[in-house]
Amino acid sequence: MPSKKNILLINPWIYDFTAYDFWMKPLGLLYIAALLKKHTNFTLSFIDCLDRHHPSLPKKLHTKEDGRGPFLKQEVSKPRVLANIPRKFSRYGIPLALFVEELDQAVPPDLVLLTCTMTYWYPGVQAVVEQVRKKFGRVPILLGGVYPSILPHHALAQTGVDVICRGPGENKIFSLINEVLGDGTCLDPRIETLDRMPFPAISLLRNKSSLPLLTSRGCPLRCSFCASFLLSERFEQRSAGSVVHELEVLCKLYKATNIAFYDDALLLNKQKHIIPILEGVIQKKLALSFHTPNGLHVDEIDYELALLLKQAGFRSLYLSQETFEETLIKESCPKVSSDDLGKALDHLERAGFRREQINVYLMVGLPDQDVSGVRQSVMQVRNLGAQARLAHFSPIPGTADWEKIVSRGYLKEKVDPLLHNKLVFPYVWGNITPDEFESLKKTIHP
Ligand code: B12
Ligand code: SF4
Repeated sequence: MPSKKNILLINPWIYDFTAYDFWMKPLGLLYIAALLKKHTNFTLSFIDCLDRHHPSLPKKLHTKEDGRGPFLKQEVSKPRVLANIPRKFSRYGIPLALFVEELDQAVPPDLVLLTCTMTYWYPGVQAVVEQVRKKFGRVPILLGGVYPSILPHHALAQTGVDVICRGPGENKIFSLINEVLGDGTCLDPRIETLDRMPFPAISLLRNKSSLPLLTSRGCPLRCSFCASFLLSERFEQRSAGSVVHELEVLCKLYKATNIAFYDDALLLNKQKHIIPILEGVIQKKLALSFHTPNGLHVDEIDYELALLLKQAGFRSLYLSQETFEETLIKESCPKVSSDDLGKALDHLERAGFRREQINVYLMVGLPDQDVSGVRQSVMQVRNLGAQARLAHFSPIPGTADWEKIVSRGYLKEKVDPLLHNKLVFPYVWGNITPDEFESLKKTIHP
């Protein structure tokens, strides 16, 4: 029988120029927690540095009906490498003193588990590790998520954690825990398919009205700026039945009202995947509002799908057009063509969505992009009656665009990941100047 150990899971702060709770939840850590709950008798506790609903926050934060809202923030000094960027830098999330209080109240852990999503959010991990070390000394700390998966050496060298998990954690967590705790008490169940994963440990979250949902992992395409292929080896989809069952649980057990999809490619293989999911939601009359913060594939939206999206309760739609520039489409975005958006918007409007409420992501800052191309794309979205949203380019090691940036000498291969920040390109290396960037924003929000 595995021995009783205490595991403390922590979702670190974000250190950044801006941060907003755009349906942001530590889904990877919640999956890891669910696996530990199911397969061990460890006692789990959780501190969420991004908890916007913590009862001891110095002020109540506004939350929109759809679940989004601001984080509390505290300005901090800017790291040296960002010194020339004329924007304030802040720690987003609960106050430092509140975090220390939470650590004081925690049962001393045998192991601490952390996650980190963006490569440029590693200062949040450093800050958490510093406090954990102050309080609990040499307790082993294990870090997973996108950042250590893409930059394992940086994560090990710069954050002070003891061990990292690279890539999907479900088949690694148990052997890593055995390695770290050294007592061989963990079983090692093999999770061969996403359907065999337990549902994420939502019970750990304080506020459950807005929740994340993952119905698939990876993407079969290869856009030049995207790291999806580095994070999951293959494109896998859950069965529709399992997804609908999870949604029923979220409704009944947690009274969830807003669901944000975390998939890279939600609409692909639609006859076998999203269509039966939507039919299940409609048939079971699940009263949920759905949101797609990760853009949807525009070319998959026909009238049948648009109608099901509407009937199932999709509220905020974000579509990934990325660009209308033909050369960029060819080189960077195999998923789009320049006439798909018009057709998709027609279908969505016929199905009952209002055009002006449909958001269309357009990339800005790609290595071969200049301001005029982005402006033309913005105008094209506007002419189609939808709302353009700039998706700022964040360079990610291992992608085709990263190779371009390094080979052109814009950034060095081993550059500080803080320079991967999505707001850095106009100031450090991009073809678009800060003034042009500001004028683009004004074109969108005059
Ligand atoms: C959902 C998502 C978001 C959400 C927020 C998610 C969050 N909690 O922060 C939203 C929509 C807000 C978002 C925004 C952005 N995102 Co995003 N996002 C994603 C996405 C699609 C999924 C992440 C996710 O949660 N997956 C589901 C969970 C289950 O997976 P996971 O966290 O990896 O967890 C597994 C393993 O990593 C591991 N694991 C995780 N934690 C732990 C902990 C331990 C202890 C262990 C053992 C294991 C472990 O096990 C888990 C289960 O297998 C990824 C792409 C991807 N495929 O990962 C991009 C991605 C992370 N985003 C990216 C980008 C570019 C952005 C934006 C800049 C886009 C833009 N232009 O605005 C913004 C940035 C926001 C900001 N403020 O700066 C890039 C990363 C950029 C970078 N430099 O790091 C990615 C990789 C997409 C890409 N284009 O390649 N994003
Ligand atoms: S379609 Fe989306 S998820 Fe797939 S490679 Fe392109 S950007 Fe990444």
